[in-house]
Amino acid sequence: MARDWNDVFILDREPGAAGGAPVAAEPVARERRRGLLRRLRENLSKTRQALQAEVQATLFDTLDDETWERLEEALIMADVGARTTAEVVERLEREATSGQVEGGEALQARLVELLAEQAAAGDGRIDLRHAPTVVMVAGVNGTGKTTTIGKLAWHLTREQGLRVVLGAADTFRAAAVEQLEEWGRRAGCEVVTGPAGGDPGSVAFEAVRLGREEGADVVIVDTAGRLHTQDDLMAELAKVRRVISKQLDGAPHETLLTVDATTGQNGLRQAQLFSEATPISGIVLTKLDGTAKGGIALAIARELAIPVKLIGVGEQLDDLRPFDPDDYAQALLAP
Ligand SMILES: Nc1nc2c(ncn2[C@@H]2O[C@H](COP(=O)(O)OP(=O)(O)O)[C@@H](O)[C@H]2O)c(=O)[nH]1
Ligand SMILES: [Mg+2]
Repeated sequence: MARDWNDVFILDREPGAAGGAPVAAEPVARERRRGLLRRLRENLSKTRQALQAEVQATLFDTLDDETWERLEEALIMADVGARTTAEVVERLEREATSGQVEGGEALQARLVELLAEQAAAGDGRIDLRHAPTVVMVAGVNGTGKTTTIGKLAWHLTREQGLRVVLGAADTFRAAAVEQLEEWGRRAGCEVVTGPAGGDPGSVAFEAVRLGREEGADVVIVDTAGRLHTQDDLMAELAKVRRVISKQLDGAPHETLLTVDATTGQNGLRQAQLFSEATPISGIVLTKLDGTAKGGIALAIARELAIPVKLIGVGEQLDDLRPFDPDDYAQALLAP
């Protein structure tokens, strides 16, 4: 079953009860799911095309050593990651050789299943039952932090009927603050800003304070994606975290890391660095549209054991989607 926004957010009320989207009736939900899957296939079409051709040329032909090598190569080219690829292909080969799975179609379906298993890592939901829930968003410059925050804020306010406060703690770049303010206007939420070059910790602190004072449901804090050195950046992230937790015990409740899917294995290495410096609870894989390296979701889930929670599939407001491992694997490979 495809994950919808109502499956991602854990709320202490019925989903949509406060003016948000009503829970759709069964046939409507099915139709909607088909529409979403169709769109996801389009979004992933570059990766899909590359993989489909190889699957047709290998699994539907005589099975020999070359079959598995070619399949491995295709998955690695799509940035599925060497380790993940090796595991999946070995397993498929074993099942094919033992006669457990027979025929091109069955092998293809099994490959989809195996990839879906690998793409799932931990709980993909976002718990919004804190008062307020503080979400910190980190990631390298240009990976889509601010855009993701804008889209997320829009879903939370317009669809879920929640009150959201944004904190522009990327004070390193002046344009970053204006950009967040613009998203805030679209989503209809307040944006806490500080002076350019000012202390990001103060902005984060003030955003959480205001969120508490005004009884907001969610506070989302944007952060800088680049400082003079990598060490500076990691130290600053740790500091912003500390400041947030001083204002509200247990916060931030969610730390999302944006990873640009077009950067493939490089994105995986970035994610590794960030997760060593600060606890990351979920990945937002951005720019999945327009890349042939869409397999990176698998490598991240498998090799970092951090769930991919959301995916970015474009620059528009509704181009942020919940990540569903089954849908994702189907969109990549199912006929
Ligand atoms: N195609 C596409 N572009 C995206 C996506 N997410 C962000 N972008 C674009 O990537 C650029 C950098 O995004 P931004 O949010 O400013 O990144 P930040 O520096 O991490 O805050 C902008 O031009 C965004 O419109 C996505 O999912 N798909
Ligand atoms: Mg930004």
